[in-house]
Amino acid sequence: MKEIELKIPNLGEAEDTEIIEISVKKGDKLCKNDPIIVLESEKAAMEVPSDFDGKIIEIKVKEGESVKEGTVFAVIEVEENQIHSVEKEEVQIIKKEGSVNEEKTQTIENNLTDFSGINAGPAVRKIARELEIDLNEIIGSGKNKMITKDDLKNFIHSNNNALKIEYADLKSLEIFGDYEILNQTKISKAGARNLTQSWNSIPHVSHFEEAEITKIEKQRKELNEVSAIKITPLAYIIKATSLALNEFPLMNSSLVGDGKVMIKKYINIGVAVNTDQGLVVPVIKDVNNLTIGKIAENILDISIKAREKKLMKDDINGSTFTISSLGEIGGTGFSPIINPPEVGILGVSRAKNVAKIDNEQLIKTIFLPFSLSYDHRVINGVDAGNFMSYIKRTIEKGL
Ligand code: CAO
Repeated sequence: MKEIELKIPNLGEAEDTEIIEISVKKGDKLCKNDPIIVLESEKAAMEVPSDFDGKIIEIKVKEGESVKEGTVFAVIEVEENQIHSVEKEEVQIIKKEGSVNEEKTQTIENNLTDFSGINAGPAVRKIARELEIDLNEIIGSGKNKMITKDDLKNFIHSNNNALKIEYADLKSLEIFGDYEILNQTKISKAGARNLTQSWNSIPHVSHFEEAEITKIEKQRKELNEVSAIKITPLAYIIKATSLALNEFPLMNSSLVGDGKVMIKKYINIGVAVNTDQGLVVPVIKDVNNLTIGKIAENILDISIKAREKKLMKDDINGSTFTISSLGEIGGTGFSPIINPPEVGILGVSRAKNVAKIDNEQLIKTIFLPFSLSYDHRVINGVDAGNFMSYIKRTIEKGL
């Protein structure tokens, strides 16, 4: 038997990751892949499973503690013969992560504003990159117009109103009666900050439309009779949206600088998933290359992962457009808030039966209401109208 220290793996978000649950205690026997702790970063909650069959000897962390990559969180006793096979797996994982990180670094560098020609020291550049501040917008007060840390701080303060969250005054409210205080999860708090920033910095406009889905509902029923997994109307909407994004690339873009719009050549759709930790937005990649069946599989996969806290960094990053469906819950329409740095988000409401006169006959049809909120700095009303009409036509003619 051998004692092994279990360490926090590379989760990409390690600097701001908190332990929200310890699922085992000293003396517990575990099998490989059994969850040991649950971590929560600003974007997702995720389980860290055991790499071994074994027995917990010691837990080295507490709930609520912040941890980062490499922190030892438990000691486990295992049979020695397990270690070699896991070591082999680890080498493969590390290699894989290495290549993902390289890719990621490159994407981040590509997405960043160009700082060439800017007179600023490495510390100022680092902070600007971390906070996604465009140094081109700051006039330096140092020698040769060098941007100093103070210049950066002043810039942040003067732009801070966009990030400020307004809170109600507890003291003035508590006089009216009994109450209780609920603590928001980290995901909900991060969501509140992101939504505030999005709402305060992006001029939102919403556009409402509806499509007759009688044809695709018939097709969906037929598919569901032979499909191993349930296909919901959302799979069709995601498919129609990906075709529309392909046709109207401006909607698949980000505003990356003054007058600079980055059109993305890939279509990754973020899907808002409701979980007991809050709203998370995992991403379905290269949607335009997927069939309806594959999209349905992906919806199921990401919603299970989100609800079981198994989303990893790669599952939640890189969306180019987002869809938020309240279809099951109801409502005739709503204005979703854009998920920056995207320029549009589609909201899906509940389908309804509508009686229609066709050839002097009263027939039953089904209509689906959907809405688009768009960034009016990039998209104008005509673009939005054309995009929505395209989705409507695509759905109505059948997919
Ligand atoms: N109209 C009518 N019924 C609909 C529908 C619509 N637009 N969309 C889905 N449904 C039906 C489905 O067909 C399914 O019916 P059956 O159970 O009878 O087969 C039922 O509603 C449940 O669907 P689902 O929720 O399991 O699956 P989905 O693909 O529609 O959605 C997901 C998946 C992950 C998006 C959803 O579960 C979810 O989390 N939605 C909430 C998202 C949210 O919170 N958005 C708000 C963000 S802003 O705060």
